[in-house]
Amino acid sequence: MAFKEGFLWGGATAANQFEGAWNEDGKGASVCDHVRGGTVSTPRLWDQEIDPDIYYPSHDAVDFYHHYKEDIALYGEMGFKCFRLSVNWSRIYPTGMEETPNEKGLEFYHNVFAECRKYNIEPLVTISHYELPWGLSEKYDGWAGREVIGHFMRYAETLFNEYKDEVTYWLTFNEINNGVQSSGRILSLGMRGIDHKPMFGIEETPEMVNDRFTALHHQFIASALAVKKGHEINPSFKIGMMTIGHPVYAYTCNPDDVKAMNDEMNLRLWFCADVQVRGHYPYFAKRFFEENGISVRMEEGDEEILREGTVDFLSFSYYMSSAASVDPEIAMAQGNMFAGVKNPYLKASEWGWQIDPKGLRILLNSMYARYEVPLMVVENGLGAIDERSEDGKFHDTYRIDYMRSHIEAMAEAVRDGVDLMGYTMWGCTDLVSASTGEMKKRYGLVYVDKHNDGSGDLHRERKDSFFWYKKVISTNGEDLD
Ligand code: BGP
Repeated sequence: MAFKEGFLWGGATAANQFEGAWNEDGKGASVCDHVRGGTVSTPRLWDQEIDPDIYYPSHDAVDFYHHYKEDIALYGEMGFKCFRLSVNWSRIYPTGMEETPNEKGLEFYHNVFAECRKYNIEPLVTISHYELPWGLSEKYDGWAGREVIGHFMRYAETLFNEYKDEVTYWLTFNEINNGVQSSGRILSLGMRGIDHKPMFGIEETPEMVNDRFTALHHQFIASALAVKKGHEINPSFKIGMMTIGHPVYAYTCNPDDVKAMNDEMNLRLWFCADVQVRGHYPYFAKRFFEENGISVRMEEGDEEILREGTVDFLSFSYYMSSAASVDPEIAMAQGNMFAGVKNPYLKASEWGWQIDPKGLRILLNSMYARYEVPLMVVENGLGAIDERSEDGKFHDTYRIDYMRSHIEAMAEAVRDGVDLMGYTMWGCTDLVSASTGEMKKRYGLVYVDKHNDGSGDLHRERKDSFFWYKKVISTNGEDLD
């Protein structure tokens, strides 16, 4: 058997894409609540002021807030061992700056965790998944302000104390490495000056780049402080980091392409993981900062904080790989957060994401070789259009094929010697797409009747992948047919 006993099979979600109830029971606005829907070709726009006549996908999402019992029962039926969810910061601290938490918000997650326990499902909690209370974004320009660290710590400590007997597994920030590029501005920095503009592809001044790397540094410090505090509150906590696992291949064996690949891997993949797993900035950071005119606002004592707050495990999302080339004529592929050159050996999803299960085995090996800490795949899946068949069912064989090939790749990596803790596929219940804001781009094993324009009665239905994944879990990944 490839996968160890107690392997954490399950699914993953994020509050702003899943919960809805954006202003219920005392919840404040989050930056995500200001982002409109889009499509693969129409970008999502930010709005400084929420316009009551515009549809914002996070406001209702698929209403996990009122469907959590039903959703978790379905996970129980599939035999989930683990359910990854994020806490909505602005549900706990509505503006991010209150002295005391919102009791109703705390109660909601107590209820969710109690429901998980009923089915022996281990919650895996992301403390911040691409969101920030709107108040903090406005007041401090998001994470560019060092003060946000203090507000985050109050929030994180509240969660650790409140749920110390209900949650063991935690992740500090979702896909923290998005911060190394301009798309990482989304939902972590303030939105001033980019009103009604696309959330991706923002042109940055050198000052904005500085702020972005300073914001990233502040998140590193916040994460390290949280890891330390969490372990003090409950020494059995397992607190991990979460990164975009996007391997890059050299397009050719031209040493210039290989150098380009190496530079991309250093910046995108190793930069943040080195800080959070090894406890210090990588050796190449100094030259990178110098050559790009970046001066991060660091303070005395920061190095020690990073050293003392290393994570217990490394988790990542894996959807695709790309290639690197110095030839500007070579076509680009669409991507999750990172784009890259098209790889002629790979097929792509309907959204242009290149499907590469072998890349997952390669990545698991290179991550494990570098860090030798337990790894976990906390997002993976296929965003696709699901059509109801004549028999009234959803026969999503394409999704099953995608997941099967990636689970096979994980099994090979485990046989190679990689220590893999678990696998939570992305969007177990259909939810809002982060990059496009669509409902049409579905990942779920469970279908939700909800559509791009906000219509739908929200009822849930099992797809074929639901039954397939149930069998995979019950055989601990042995029966993938
Ligand atoms: C990751 C995010 C998720 C999720 C996923 C799929 O980058 O952590 O929040 O949404 O990608 O992306 P999308 O929803 O854009 O298809």
